[in-house]
Amino acid sequence: MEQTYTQEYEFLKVSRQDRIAVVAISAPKSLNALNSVIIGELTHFISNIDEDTRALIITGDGEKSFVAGADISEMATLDRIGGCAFGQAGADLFRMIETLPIPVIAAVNGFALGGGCELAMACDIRLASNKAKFGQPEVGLGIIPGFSGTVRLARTVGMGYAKEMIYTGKIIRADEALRIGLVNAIYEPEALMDAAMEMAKKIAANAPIAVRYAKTCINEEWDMNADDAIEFETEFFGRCFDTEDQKEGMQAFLNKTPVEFKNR
Ligand code: CO8
Repeated sequence: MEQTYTQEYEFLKVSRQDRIAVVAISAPKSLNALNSVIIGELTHFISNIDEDTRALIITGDGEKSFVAGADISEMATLDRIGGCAFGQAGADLFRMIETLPIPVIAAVNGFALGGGCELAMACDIRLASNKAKFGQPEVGLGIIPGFSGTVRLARTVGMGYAKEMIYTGKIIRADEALRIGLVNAIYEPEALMDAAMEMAKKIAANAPIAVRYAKTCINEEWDMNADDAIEFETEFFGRCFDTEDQKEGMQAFLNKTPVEFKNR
């Protein structure tokens, strides 16, 4: 069942299908470049996602662009303090996405440059149209990636390729992004949103607390040594047995009945 959120945004188109929220960034005059109003609207939308939502899909409105970066016209006159503040607002938003209790899928339908590539990397999973293009062209503008691209690109594709992309500012096509592991899969443009929705629904059908714990574990364990990481996972594994959904999931399997998770 498709619903539209009552909240109106200037630069976001938001909708909801079953328990999946979809937000499309919509600033056609600048190929969906992120200005501070969009960053504020996304922050507001994401911090108000209701408990019943099981997954979020982020995409770009229109056929050409996911997000063509941070808004260069807004950044052009910033000084050091303004640059820091702008970078911080984007970094905070992207960290909020990365640590959101529900999985976030980026459906990358076109340009994902600079802040756009960084936004996609803050999401849990990236699916792309075969027309998508990725890059961190910031050094060509006299800046570095400032929405955590120097943090996440190396973690996503490895140090060597991340350095090559960031130092050269080169723009890569979707097939190259797939080859280096920057995206999980590529689709014909018209099939992208259906593929993202299908994946989101698959996630939504699973036990929500278990999915949430899995996300927490994968994120938090990334920087831990193996012993701490294993201890952390064991703790969350144990916590699953405090949930009604663990009882429901296992009983349904054993009784061969359909499973119905309650997020409890
Ligand atoms: N910011 C503002 N406007 C933009 C942006 C952008 N990032 N990207 C495109 N636009 C605008 C263009 O200026 C143009 O406007 P107009 O019609 O008024 O001239 C309109 O969108 C259409 O763009 P083009 O005519 O250039 O379209 P093309 O199809 O010829 O080219 C490109 C598309 C290749 C995407 C090209 O527009 C481009 O190179 N854009 C800039 C990409 C870029 O460099 N992105 C990185 C920006 S820096 C960044 O993201 C840093 C993030 C961290 C910030 C931390 C802050 C401190």
